[in-house]
Amino acid sequence: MPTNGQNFPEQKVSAVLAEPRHDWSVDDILSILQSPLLELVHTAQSVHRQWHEEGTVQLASLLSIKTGSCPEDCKYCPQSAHYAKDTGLEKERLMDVDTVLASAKTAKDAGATRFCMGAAWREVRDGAEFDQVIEMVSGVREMGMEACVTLGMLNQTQANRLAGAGLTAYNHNLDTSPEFYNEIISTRTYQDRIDTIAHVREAGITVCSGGIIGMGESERDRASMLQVLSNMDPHPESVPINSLVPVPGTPLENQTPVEPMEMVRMIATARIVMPKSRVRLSAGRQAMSKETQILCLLAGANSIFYGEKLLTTSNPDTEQDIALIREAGLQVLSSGASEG
Ligand code: SAM
Ligand code: DTB
Ligand code: SF4
Repeated sequence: MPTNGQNFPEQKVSAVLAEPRHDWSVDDILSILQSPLLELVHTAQSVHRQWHEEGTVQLASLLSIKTGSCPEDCKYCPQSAHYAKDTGLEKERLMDVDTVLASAKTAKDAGATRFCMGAAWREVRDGAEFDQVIEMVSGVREMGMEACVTLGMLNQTQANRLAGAGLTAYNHNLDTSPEFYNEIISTRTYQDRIDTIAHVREAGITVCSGGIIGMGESERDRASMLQVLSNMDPHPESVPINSLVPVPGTPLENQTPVEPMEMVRMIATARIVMPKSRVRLSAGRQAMSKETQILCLLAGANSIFYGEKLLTTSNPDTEQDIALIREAGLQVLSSGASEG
């Protein structure tokens, strides 16, 4: 397992305890990621307690508002048109506004405080469909929920329009390290992603950005992705950590599953290097034991995707999740408390 026997870099971690840093090196982060597991979890939990209200978990509900036939070639993604004949995923049109808002209401009634809407687009295009998304965002906000969208790349004018509609957060993941990126996606660059995130930040929308582990990347790649995120100033307000869901028909369908403790390490390290951010234990929970998920919560995760479906794949039942949160002795974050 990934321990290099080095001592935990206490000095660097205590610097984080005083104030978030934006100058982490890949080596700093790698030595945290590879440090002895219990020390790592202990430090992550200490950092977590310093910066966060103790014991709350944000429930974010996810809906695919436009599914499939995406022109990008992200190797992990069942929605890419490049693998459609093997994944068998049907192309769907953009959902209508009322259907989306009805789904947001159901999520709210089940206890979610953030509603995230995903579209299998390469980028936002101005026109009737974007106008509809704007209506969805204002509708979700009027219901008193946080609204998040993930629509691919966007320009500054489009980001400003989403901000005007009251959008809380925009999700745009780095997915992996700059070094490994070309193994996974060829149809857009790492810099394209950084530019989109900059437009979101400039518009005054909070940034949700993280990545995926389990795609064949090295531990250094994981540290390198966290370095890019943690060198942003400010840090992304939300950092989703996904474990690859290996979907049949995608090029990554046969990847070796992520070891449960690798997810714990990744979450703990994200928590330490981005102490104020909301770290979300994201895709892949369906394949994780209850105990692994509780360890991730102990290591600093304070948000989960909640609801029986992610975008196209399944997620644990809501009753099961509520039982898990209770068993861990945590509280569900109430609406209002999660804003900002
Ligand atoms: N098309 C937009 C984009 O790529 O920005 C938004 C939707 S895309 C599905 C959002 C994110 O979901 C991806 O960046 C990736 O991190 C995550 N994702 C997609 N498929 C996944 C899988 N099979 N396992 C884990 N995460 C996945
Ligand atoms: C994120 O980081 N993970 C979510 C959300 N942001 C959009 C998506 C996970 C998708 C998992 C595969 C699927 O269900 O299609
Ligand atoms: Fe398209 Fe997003 Fe899937 Fe890539 S991750 S194929 S951009 S939907």
